[in-house]
Amino acid sequence: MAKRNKLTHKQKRQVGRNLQKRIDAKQQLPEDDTLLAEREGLVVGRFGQHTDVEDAEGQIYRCHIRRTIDSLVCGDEVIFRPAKDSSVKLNAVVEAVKPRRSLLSRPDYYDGIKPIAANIDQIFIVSSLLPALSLNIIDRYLVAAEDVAIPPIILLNKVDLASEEELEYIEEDMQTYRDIGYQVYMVSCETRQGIDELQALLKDKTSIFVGQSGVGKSSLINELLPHVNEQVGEVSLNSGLGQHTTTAAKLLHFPEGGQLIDSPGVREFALWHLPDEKVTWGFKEFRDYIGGCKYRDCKHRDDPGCLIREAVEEGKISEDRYISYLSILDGMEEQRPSFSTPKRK
Ligand SMILES: Nc1nc2c(ncn2[C@@H]2O[C@H](COP(=O)(O)OP(=O)(O)O)[C@@H](O)[C@H]2O)c(=O)[nH]1
Ligand SMILES: [Mg+2]
Ligand SMILES: [Zn+2]
Repeated sequence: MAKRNKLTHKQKRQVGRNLQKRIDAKQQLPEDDTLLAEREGLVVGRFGQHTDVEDAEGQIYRCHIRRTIDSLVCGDEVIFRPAKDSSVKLNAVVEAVKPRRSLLSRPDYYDGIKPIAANIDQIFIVSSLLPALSLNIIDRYLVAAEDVAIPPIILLNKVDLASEEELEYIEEDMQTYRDIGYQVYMVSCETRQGIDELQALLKDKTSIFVGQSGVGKSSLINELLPHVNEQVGEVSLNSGLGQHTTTAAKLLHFPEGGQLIDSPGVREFALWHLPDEKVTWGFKEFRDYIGGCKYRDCKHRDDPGCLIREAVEEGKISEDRYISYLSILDGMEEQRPSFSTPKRK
């Protein structure tokens, strides 16, 4: 390999300074004396170099972002300075980001892992009885939510389509989740069943709706935020994996208080790249047994002395959940974005 001439420290510093000057000039931040004192705000939208920040009065300012800020996403709480001249809405500046309580990220073709939304209190896993209720998909979302340590709530939409008998079976399945400690709610955008209850859950919290296309996320948003007017029945064009997906999210306020962060990227937040151990951890009821198996590298399959499998056999862990767990592990290879596991031709 040819040896490259290394830059001296002095040269490196000079290169750094020149780069910084160019960035400063390009960024064209407003002069300090054109800005008011610092105040607190909430990021409600992000567009390339700019961001929309809302102050305590609900006033929105389009802001520049100080270069020292590493990443800024919807839901971030910030310190910003509005322009003295209130007619110049574009010339506010975000100075700092407060520590985040939670963060959602997704893999990005160019940037590796990319943050998409911050400070989310709860993730609604939206599923529906039609086309088909998939417990495995619910489990995948549960693992993803557990991984980012944001409480998930299971929301079954379109209950109007189920017969009495079908509802009984569904209730049985859902009891498994309630037994583990998850909340489950049944709703219908068609009959408005459960919508008031849902509204109460959303109050004063920052939430997101995740789930597959067609389960009724847009319908729910329309039901809860009448002024938003989402397209219903639109099939997402995003593959869910990377480069074509716009991740620009927006923060919407519920009339009763509380907010929803929404974007295609947020809705498709899912299991991307978790190592097997994190999938195991994501099955909340398995945690008591982790570390207790006979072999340290236990795969929790037919390994001798596996406490998790024993718990399944003893009925302490639901067999459905265990089968779902194995199927998630089996499927992880296919789930991973192609850039992290190059496909062989
Ligand atoms: N029967 C019934 N259909 C619903 C309900 N909610 C949504 N839909 C329908 O399901 C389809 C997909 O809804 P949409 O909101 O676009 O789903 P999204 O892809 O998750 O945003 C549309 O045809 C909706 O009219 C519901 O509660 N009951
Ligand atoms: Mg939709
Ligand atoms: Zn084991």
